[in-house]
Amino acid sequence: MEQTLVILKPSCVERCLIGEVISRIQNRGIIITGMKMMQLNEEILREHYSHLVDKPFFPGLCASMMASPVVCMVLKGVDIVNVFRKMTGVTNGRNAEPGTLRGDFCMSGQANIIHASDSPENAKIEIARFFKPEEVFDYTPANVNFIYGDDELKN
Ligand code: FUP
Repeated sequence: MEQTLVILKPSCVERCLIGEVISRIQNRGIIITGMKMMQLNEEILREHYSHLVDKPFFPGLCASMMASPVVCMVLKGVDIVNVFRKMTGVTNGRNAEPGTLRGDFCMSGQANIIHASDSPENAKIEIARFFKPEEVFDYTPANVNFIYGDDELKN
């Protein structure tokens, strides 16, 4: 099964929404294979947001991502990168659809509570950036046959 990297940002941690977001993830039938709290620094943020370092909002983005610890997670599921990007919603929470995490829990383009990898290739790179191999647990929950049909599990 595919995996993706998720970060619950300071805007999620400080607003005490960690539990709400994790509940939604687990209620959907998504498997959490890695989870830890981390304090980010500018070095890792320059790597993680390398596509944005030249933007005028980058210093503010960095400050917002370092304002408190974050919760990093690895999620597993069939087509999980695509499924979880849809669950996340568009970047600016004010434009995000109701029912998405951003659309239900935030009002901002910067304080938008969550990061999710945008492609399977980037997910692999981002998981390796935030997790050591031994911090990701490749287990399968006992209820997996009630989350997916048999054919879907062959992928
Ligand atoms: P996303 O994939 O939805 O997280 O969006 P991007 O990779 O384009 O942006 C990463 C982060 O940069 C956003 F979550 C918040 C920040 N950002 C801003 O602060 N202002 C902007 O105009 C765009 C992005």
